[in-house]
Amino acid sequence: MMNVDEKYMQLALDLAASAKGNTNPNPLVGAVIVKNDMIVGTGLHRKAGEPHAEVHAFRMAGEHAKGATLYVTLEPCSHYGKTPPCANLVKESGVSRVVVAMQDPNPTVAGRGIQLLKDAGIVVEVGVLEQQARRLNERFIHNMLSQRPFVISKFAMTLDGKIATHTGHSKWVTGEAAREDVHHLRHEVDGILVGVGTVIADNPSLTTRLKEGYGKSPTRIIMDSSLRTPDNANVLNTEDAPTILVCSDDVSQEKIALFTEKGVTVLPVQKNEYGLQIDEMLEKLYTHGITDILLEGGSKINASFLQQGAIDKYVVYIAPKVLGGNLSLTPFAGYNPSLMHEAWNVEFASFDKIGEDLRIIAYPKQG
Ligand code: AOF
Ligand code: ZN
Repeated sequence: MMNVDEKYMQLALDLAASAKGNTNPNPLVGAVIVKNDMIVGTGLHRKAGEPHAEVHAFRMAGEHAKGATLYVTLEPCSHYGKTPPCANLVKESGVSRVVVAMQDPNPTVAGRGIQLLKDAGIVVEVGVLEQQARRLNERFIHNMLSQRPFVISKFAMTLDGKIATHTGHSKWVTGEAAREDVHHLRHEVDGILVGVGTVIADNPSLTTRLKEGYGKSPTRIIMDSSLRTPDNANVLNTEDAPTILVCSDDVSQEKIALFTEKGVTVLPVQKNEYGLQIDEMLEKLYTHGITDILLEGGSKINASFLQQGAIDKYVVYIAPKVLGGNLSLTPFAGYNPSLMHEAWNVEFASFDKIGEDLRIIAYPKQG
């Protein structure tokens, strides 16, 4: 059973989560103001550049905020950014207690907001539903701590771990509901990344197509070391979504110009023993404003991310089918380990049935 603080914090988390996909690069934040066990104000951060969650909640609460409790999923900010510090607003509102789910990992805040409130004599409690709050803002936390995009490896496989037949045929592994779920994932991220092999084999458009009609398409990122992307590839149609081609830094300027003329951004990076340098690429993509990436294969690209330690999360769909065959393709190609203890360990976070299929969410095991 949830206690009262957890109940209101859960509401704040739900409010925050409703803006998934709309706040990047900013965090998802929700706020609830409660007086005498009645909700007098609610707010959420809807979009970067728009007011913070607390501002909406205090606008709604008005005078009722006096002596009330504020529940907020992230520490109120202490800096002058696109908006003035929320900690000042909290102080002036007259609330007597503030319950915070987690400290802000943004180095310009990092505890200063909490300190400001404590110095003003407000009772502050930190850590209510902290784990949920950290999950909700896993992308933002990763960005703040590493200055890199958060990478989600997504693949769909049969019960026996195959993503395609030996010919590469894969339409479709999973059912309609799971495929619709992937479009929600695309809507939530800034970038979607595939290798040029996938572009040549399937000519995907890599856009977001949700039944509900809304949804934004992420920037398409193609890893293409020698710029082999065909002229007529759907991903080069930049009217649908922006495209970034990542190539090796030894590709000629003339060849690069053929793509930049079409409005495509070309990002040269160095190579290493696994192919293009993922670290350097991620750093550059982050400076281009890409805060999270859905990695959609193929299996060589997946392997290259795995081997360079660049996967932050797995979203795996498992179809109720057994394909068999030792030539059928598996999610990760690359190196063939000989011992079981060479495996990359993960931790399962959740499993859900999506239509006929299963969806497993896992994270690389720390330590
Ligand atoms: C938000 N929404 O509700 C809260 C945030 O660029 P700015 O000025 O909007 O500031 C963004 C920073 O403010 C963000 O990185 C985080 O540290 C802090 N809190 N941000 O976008 C909110 N409470
Ligand atoms: Zn703020």
